[in-house]
Amino acid sequence: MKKILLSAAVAAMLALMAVGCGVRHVTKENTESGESVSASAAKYAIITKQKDNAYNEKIISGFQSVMESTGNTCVVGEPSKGTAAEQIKMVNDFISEKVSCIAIAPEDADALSDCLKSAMKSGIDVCSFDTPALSDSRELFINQAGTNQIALTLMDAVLDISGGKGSWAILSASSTASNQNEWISSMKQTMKDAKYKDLQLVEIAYGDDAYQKSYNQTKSLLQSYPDLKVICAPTTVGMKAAANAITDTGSKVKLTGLGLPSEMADFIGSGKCCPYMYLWNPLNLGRVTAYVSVALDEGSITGDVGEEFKAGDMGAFKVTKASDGGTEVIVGYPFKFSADNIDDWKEIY
Ligand code: RAM
Repeated sequence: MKKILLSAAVAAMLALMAVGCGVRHVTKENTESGESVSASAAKYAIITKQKDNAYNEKIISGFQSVMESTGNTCVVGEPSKGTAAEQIKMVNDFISEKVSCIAIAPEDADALSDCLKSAMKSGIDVCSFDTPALSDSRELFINQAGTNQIALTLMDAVLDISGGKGSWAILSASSTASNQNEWISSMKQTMKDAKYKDLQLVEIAYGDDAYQKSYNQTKSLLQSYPDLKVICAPTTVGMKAAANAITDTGSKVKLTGLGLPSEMADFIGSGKCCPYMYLWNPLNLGRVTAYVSVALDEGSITGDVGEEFKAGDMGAFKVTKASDGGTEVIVGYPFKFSADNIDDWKEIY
């Protein structure tokens, strides 16, 4: 018995080393001889964009809860520096571990393409969540909310909060993040409508989803554009950093974007910098990603348009065509957080 426990501990340690900082939690650890896990239990991997991002932690927790309730094993990769190089190493390690499916939010879809294709060639299913892998490097993208819907929602918030005219800026995450880039390009497209003609987008700044860089970028925006009316940050890290920078400097600039209620509750409301913001449920994003991983592995879906799968008490989801030529499943929609409801949500995510 002692020997089994020891080998489980060694295996857990090896698994941790295999992904660098990576495996934060292994729900059911395999042993070298396989004693503690049933032969039919599959092992599913999830790789987020970065460690120490509360939004990603919520996605992981949704993913793990489904894996636990369905009796499966899961391994988690969280890049400590948030780089594509760390993610590539994690994918390669998970290929060696022969996991059943890799779900990933690629930091840079181009850079991750080759290793994700290798994973699929070796028989491992691949899906992406939060931000898409290239259409030929995934079987399905789990999209939190429709790309154009997010862009339109944010543009209308900027229009409303600015009073319909004036200069505004975007504080994004990294310049290689496909989700950010698609939202921004759709916002620019939306802005062509006459209704936005008096708004001037003066700069797109990149904080790389690093708190300090996002804080500094916000301060630069405030200094460079004295007439700036609104900053829109389509990233939870950017929102929190910008809210602090605006508050610390006593600026009158208003903030909106995609923020986490638990991180933004203190900045929302009358006399505060953020009148309102949006997000979707990151726990549900993780849960649907888990159901997709299992369905791909079991072969009940292959990622083709028109397929349907059940995601527990969240009901049925349908696979649709994505704008990049691949396929996706849309989990939810941008939900508005304001002074009216922020206290109800700040404890949840
Ligand atoms: C950040 C990440 C993520 C984005 C959310 C809104 O944590 O940049 O990709 O979807 O914010």
